Amino acid sequence: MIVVIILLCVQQCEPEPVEIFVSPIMQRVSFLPVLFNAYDFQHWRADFGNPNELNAFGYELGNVRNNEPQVYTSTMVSIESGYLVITGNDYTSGSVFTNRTFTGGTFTIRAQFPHYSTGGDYCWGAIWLLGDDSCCAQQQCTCAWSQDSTGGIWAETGELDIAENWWGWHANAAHWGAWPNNYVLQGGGQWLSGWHTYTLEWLPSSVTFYVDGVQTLTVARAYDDPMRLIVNLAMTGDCNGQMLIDWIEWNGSL
Ligand SMILES: [Ca+2]
Repeated sequence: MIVVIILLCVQQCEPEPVEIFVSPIMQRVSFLPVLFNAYDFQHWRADFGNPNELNAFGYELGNVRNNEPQVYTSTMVSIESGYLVITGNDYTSGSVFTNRTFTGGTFTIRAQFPHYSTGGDYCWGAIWLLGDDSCCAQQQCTCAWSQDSTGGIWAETGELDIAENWWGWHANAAHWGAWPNNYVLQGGGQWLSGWHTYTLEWLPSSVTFYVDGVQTLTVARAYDDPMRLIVNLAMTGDCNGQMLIDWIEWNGSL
């Protein structure tokens, strides 16, 4: 009898699979936080395997800042073979900036700058963050070194240079203060050829820069104004070369 009860129980007491009805509306609502986080506030990654990934960026056009000799056009920016490619040729180049702003988080970018020994002598590639009310990024404007067309004074809302390569050098730098009372702290060294990863860890009260995971600069200062990420290939002369970005990753959940 006990055996029969146990057998009956095994057959009847196994929990039935339970189907929980979720209305189509609720399915969408429950999916929203995932979409929300992935797209906007917690994480962003661009691998540049799809031309649509350029939709996250706007273009700087023309002669934008510092009296640099190059003219930016959108035609010098492309996605090829899994890379964001910015080509410099005959004083023409490209510059893109993120449509969204950031106020912290960790950025890591795998990039290769044109080398000075292979036509890149006058190339000044940069991956950097600029305060949203500074010169110039979010407007398509021509502006002087010291101010922009909306009245923002460089660099009162900050500039964080994640990576720059020019004239045999690479650098990370943190700028602050309104011109002419502005300041900079810089790390860096010899020109970096080939692929490297460049990281900025932007915490509430400090910023730390890394190259290939090695810390190169820490500045104990709060950057609390929204900034845009800019990737551009500026010139100090006739730069002929390509700047490649393999991927960009940002994590805002610290
Ligand atoms: Ca890629």
